[in-house]
Amino acid sequence: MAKKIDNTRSYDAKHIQVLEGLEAVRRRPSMYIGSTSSRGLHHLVFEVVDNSIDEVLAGYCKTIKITVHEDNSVTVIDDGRGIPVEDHPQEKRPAVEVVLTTLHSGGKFDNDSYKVAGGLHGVGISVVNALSKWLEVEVYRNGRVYSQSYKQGKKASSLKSTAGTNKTGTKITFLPDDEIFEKIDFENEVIIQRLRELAFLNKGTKIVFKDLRSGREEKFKFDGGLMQYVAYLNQGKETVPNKPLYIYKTVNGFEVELALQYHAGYAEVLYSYANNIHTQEGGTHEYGFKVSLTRLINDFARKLGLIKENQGNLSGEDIREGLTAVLSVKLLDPQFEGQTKTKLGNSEVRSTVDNICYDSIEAYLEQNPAVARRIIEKAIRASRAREAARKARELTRRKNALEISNLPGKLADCTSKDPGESEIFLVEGDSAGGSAKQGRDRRFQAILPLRGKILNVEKARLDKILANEEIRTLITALGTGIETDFDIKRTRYQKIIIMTDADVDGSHIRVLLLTFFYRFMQQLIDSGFIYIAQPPLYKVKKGKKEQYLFREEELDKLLNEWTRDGNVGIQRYKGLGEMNPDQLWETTMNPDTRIIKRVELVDAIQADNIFGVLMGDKVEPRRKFIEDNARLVQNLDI
Ligand code: 0RA
Repeated sequence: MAKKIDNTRSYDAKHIQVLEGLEAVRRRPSMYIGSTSSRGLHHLVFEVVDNSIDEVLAGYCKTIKITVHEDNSVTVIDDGRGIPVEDHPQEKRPAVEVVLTTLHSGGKFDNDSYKVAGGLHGVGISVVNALSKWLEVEVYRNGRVYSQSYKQGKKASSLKSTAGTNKTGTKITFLPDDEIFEKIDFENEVIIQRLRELAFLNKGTKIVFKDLRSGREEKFKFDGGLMQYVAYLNQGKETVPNKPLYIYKTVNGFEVELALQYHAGYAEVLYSYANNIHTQEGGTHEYGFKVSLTRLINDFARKLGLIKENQGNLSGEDIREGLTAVLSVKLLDPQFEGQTKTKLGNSEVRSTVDNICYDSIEAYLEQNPAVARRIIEKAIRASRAREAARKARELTRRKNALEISNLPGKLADCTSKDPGESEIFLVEGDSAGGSAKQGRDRRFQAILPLRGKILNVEKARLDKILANEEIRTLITALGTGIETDFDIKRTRYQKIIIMTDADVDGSHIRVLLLTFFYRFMQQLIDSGFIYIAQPPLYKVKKGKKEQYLFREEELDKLLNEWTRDGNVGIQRYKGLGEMNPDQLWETTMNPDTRIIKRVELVDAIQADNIFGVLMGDKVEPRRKFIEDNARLVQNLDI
């Protein structure tokens, strides 16, 4: 990697903050890590890991180990250069101490390499130190081991140098401060998700995770980088080509990595990154890639005579239907823009990425003409279907406009018109729907019975989805519109509660509905509007005493307590339809007594993989997945 020295940013306003010290961080933690909830807590780990990743980007670090200890303290070890221990020229104390006790001091020592330091992370490990009850650092450098400890960001011992070593690197252990954070409890899934992503993005880097609380251990190392990332996302799907198309190029210290592969479905998945930061709002790199792919496929299609002279071009959207692609660029001095600072702004990146992608994908397609043909034919089919869908949508819109009340007849609406207090129950089957209609509080609870299985939207194309009766009813009832017409402000309910039987069919319908929301109304999930009702499994009765049980394990426990003195009656609910309206209200619908679970996607990337595997074409990976991940599916199934 060619490097450029940047001398322009050594002295500026940042130094004013240095004087302020870490008290400011403890006073207003959210300003530095976003929040003091679980999200902010996990941010601490990512901040330290990002510093190790900077050593990877600089070309010095190969292995990173992350351990969560019994007490929720966390250790991050890397084999990079080690934080410098020499006296800092201005501050006249060890550089490691400066790095850990002053804000924004990272860049001053080493400003000639790529840095993760973007809009999200990159606040500096001093922030982690400030928000920790204690922190211990060990540096392996110059053949020695250096160590120092801190309490709430303040130095608790001076830097000691102990036994000799021949390794280099940094080890940081910290315990988040319970005076700052609402709860100190690390979630494996959240950490593992980001570590897996980092391992894909930095090929060859070994990342090891250990949770000493549960014994869980994960090791990630992907020598194929993004090629393996795309294969992971497309797991379980029929794909073209078999092995993802892969590009890795560096030009003047600028690095582009791209992998792409089509699958038999219709969803477009495109993830882009700049210096390991997920650029959710896209930016110049993503734009360059999209533009080049659209131009290339059209050029190619004309060359092969698949588009005639008098026909128009295929649109980018048509060309990307069923595409899974991951694009990662690494550059000096990335500019992050946009509302969430996740849009790459560097203008020169656009044409560089465009040129590299065009030339490399062209070369690939020339050598693989059968693949080229299949991609183009798929795009042509997409273009026709999109036209059909547009007509279908127009038809529904016109029909809606003509009808006096366009709400579906099956919907038993609530009287309230305030989405903030209104709920809609999506109920499996007409009989349960009937009980729910009778049992509900009609002031704020609406009922929509759904008959049979709704369409598997992972496989179906938009025109078919829009033609499906159940889906159309659902879309109209919610009021949001769909896809390009979608507008969350028009939702008629801010609680959308999926209520299905506690059996296999019920869980299938649940996954189908979740897939639908995920693919076409994801903002509803992001806004926390989607819920799962929890109907009871049993009613246990003895004399006048009765109790509803919601989990299998509770039954044995209760029977042990109750059978000691007399007869106990057990009623097992197989379906919602077996409950009378009062019971259904009491156990599942009454806001004062019910349990409902909010659907959260830990991360859309993982969800993509899970939905793909669960709903995709291949049976074998699905079976294997369910066997391997019984727990995860349960969570998803909640
Ligand atoms: C400042 C300068 C250099 C490295 C680091 C910080 C550094 C920080 C962390 C945090 C966790 N692991 C880390 N590894 C390195 C450059 C060192 C040099 O020029 O030798």
